Amino acid sequence: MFKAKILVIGPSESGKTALSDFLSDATETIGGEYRPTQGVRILEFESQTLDASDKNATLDVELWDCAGDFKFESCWPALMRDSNGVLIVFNPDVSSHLREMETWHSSFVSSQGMQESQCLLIAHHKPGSSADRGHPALASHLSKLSMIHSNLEEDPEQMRQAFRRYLGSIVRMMSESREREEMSIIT
Ligand SMILES: Nc1nc2c(ncn2[C@@H]2O[C@H](COP(=O)(O)OP(=O)(O)OP(=O)(O)O)[C@@H](O)[C@H]2O)c(=O)[nH]1
Ligand SMILES: [Mg+2]
Repeated sequence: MFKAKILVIGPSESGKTALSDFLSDATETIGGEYRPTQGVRILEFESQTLDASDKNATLDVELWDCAGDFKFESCWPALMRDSNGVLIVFNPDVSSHLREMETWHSSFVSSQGMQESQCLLIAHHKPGSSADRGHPALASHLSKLSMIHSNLEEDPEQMRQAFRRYLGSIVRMMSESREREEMSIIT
C-alpha cells in the first residue's frame, strides 16, 4: 500500500485544523474555540480513495495540518520534504485570504516543482459565511487549478468524496512515478 504525505496549508483561521480533524475522523464535533496551530500537527490514518472509474482502494495518509501564521515560514522547507500533495484552504469571503493564495501556491507548489494536479484549492465555508458557490476572485493562474467548495455543516459528504477522489489521483501519480523509476532501473 502507498503512503501519501499531504500538506494542509493556507491563511490563518481558514479552517485547516477543522477540516483536517474532519477528514481524519479525529473528532465528532466540528468547530469550537479557535486555537492557532503552532508549527504543524500530523494526523495519520487510513483512507478510502476513489479512482477515475469510481473504484475504491485504501491508502495510508499522513495529513500535515500546518500553521497559517507566517512566523513559521522558516519551517516550510522541512514541511515540504517528500510531500505528495497540498491542499490550500482559504475562506472565499475574506479578501486578504484571496491575496495570500499567491504566496501559498508559489512557495509550496511552484517552488518545489510539484505538478499543478497535486494541488487542490479548498474554498472552505464556515457557518454564517456567504453561500456563494461561484469562482472566488483569485489571480488568473490560480483560477485554473482544481478548486472545490467545502461546507462541513451543510454537505460534509461532498467534501469527503472530493478528498477521496483527490487521493485517488495522488495514488495514480505515485504509482506512475514508481513505474518510471522501476523502468529506469531495468533499462
Ligand atoms: N462550526 C465550524 N467551525 C469551523 C469550521 N471551520 C473552521 N471553524 C472554526 O473557525 C476557527 C478557525 O479554524 P481553524 O481550523 O482552527 O483554522 P486554521 O486554518 O487551522 O488556523 P491556523 O492553525 O491558525 O492556521 C475555529 O474556531 C474553528 O472551530 C467549520 O466548518 N464549522
Ligand atoms: Mg490550525
